[in-house]
Amino acid sequence: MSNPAQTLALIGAPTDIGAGSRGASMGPEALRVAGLQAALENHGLDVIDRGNLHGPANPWQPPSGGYRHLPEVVAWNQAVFAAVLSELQAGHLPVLLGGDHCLGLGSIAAVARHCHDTGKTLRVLWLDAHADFNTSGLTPSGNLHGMPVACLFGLGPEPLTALARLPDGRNALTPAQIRQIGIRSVDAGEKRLVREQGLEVYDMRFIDEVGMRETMQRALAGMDDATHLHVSFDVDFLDPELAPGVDTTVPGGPTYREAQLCMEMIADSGRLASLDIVELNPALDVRNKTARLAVDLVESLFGKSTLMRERPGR
Ligand code: 6HN
Ligand code: MN
Ligand code: MN
Ligand code: MN
Repeated sequence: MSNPAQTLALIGAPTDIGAGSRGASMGPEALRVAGLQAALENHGLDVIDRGNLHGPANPWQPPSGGYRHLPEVVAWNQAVFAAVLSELQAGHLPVLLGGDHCLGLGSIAAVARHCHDTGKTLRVLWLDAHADFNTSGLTPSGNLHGMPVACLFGLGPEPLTALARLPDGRNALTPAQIRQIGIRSVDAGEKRLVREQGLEVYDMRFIDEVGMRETMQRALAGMDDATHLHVSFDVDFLDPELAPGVDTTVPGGPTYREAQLCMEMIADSGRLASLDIVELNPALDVRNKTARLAVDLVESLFGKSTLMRERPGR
């Protein structure tokens, strides 16, 4: 099964406001230069590039009250929330081009709002080396790109948890709705919170032991026609040998083939309805190769390889 004819809307969010180094602000342009739009159009998709959102500049200040750049992170996330929600309401599939991963908050909050309004069930796949589940009391850095998942669960500063709150007062996400894949760097306090909240984490140890195929079968299990599948793709999910162009590299990530299989199996599910591509940092990349790899993988996410043959074992 591939996705039905769809219009994708690319939304650039050129900021590194939540990160620990500068440069993810150049991510949207690097993905464009790597040919994202043409690559997707080659697979028969309609793609509109909405250009870039605007938000505050990065003042590059140390954390204050446990958070670095909180007001600016709020402003960027409000812009992302509005843009993603408006594309969903227009029937488009929003593709957020980050920008650092703090923007996953605004993006997923908008998706959750849309699911709430339309009676869909939200499932989130969080592809990342990190759990991004810190709070102000747990964070080693104060960087808000390490906190979006906690904020979506209502654990975080009020202006961000407010953005993620549904009209009925519930939080955007509950633990049962998210699957984290590729995780291999979780801070000590963060680890306790992940366990306490009961997040479903398929870490690299799990992938080593059971393989990517079984991992993805489990992560995608239990979806139906009413499921809206959101993928939040932090490029540091990938092994840094393949993808050096990120701020927070962690060795031992998925190989090229494992990452392809992950994307292909998501495509096969036919449920993908929104996407973030975040944390690409061209200042740390080598001749834009991480951006080109991200484009290659996103093509698979939209069904590049499913035309070649039926999936074995069906
Ligand atoms: N990301 N756990 C570390 C922190 O500072 O909280 C790293 C977070 C990385 C976040 O890559 O999106
Ligand atoms: Mn992340
Ligand atoms: Mn990460
Ligand atoms: Mn990172």
